[in-house]
Amino acid sequence: MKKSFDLSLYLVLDPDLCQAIGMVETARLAVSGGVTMVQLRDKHVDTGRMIETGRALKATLAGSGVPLIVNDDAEAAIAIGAEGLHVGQDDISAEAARALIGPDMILGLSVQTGKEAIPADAVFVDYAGIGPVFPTSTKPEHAPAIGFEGLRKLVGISSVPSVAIGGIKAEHVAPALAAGAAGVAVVSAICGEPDPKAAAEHLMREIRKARR
Ligand code: TZP
Ligand code: MG
Repeated sequence: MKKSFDLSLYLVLDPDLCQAIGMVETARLAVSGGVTMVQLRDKHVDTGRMIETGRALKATLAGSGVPLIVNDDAEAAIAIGAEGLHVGQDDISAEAARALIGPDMILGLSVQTGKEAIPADAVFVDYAGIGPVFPTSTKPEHAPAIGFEGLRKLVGISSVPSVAIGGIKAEHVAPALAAGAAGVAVVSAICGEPDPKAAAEHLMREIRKARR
């Protein structure tokens, strides 16, 4: 059966920004502050290391109901027993990803342009990560920022629910949700904060306020 998920507050982990306390402890604190999805994203390690960190994350998230999504590495995602896989436009295709992970795991796709949004249909993909909304130093060489107008346009084209990503801070939650995103995905707004739990709580308060 397809795993259920809630895109409201999606934490994307970064090993460098999480350096102070590590990705696992950052995730634990952030989930206690209300994060609803966690993605393991590490561009510097091989599948073996990815699996090691992923298993530790999986153990930490056990019982929380928060799904673990693995970036780019289908083999690691499956070995970890993660709830999902997230692929970018330069990774394997959504169709190939779906063939690898089977029908039940969650599949996310990064979308930066209208052309990319159209194939992000519900046949293979469960959600889209749309952005970057703002330029961000977290992802070097990212695609041009699309702003809230671009976000609105791509959300309108996408046939799956989406999260806004790229430079999103607490003050951007309301306009991101007003543009139609189901939630926000953040790296530095949580990983780069001294208190990840408080940072997650702050973002969650803004999400609830924006939905009232
Ligand atoms: N994909 C598009 S922007 C981005 C990713 C992974 C990084 C977002 O990081 P931050 O720190 O929330 O701007
Ligand atoms: Mg990728």
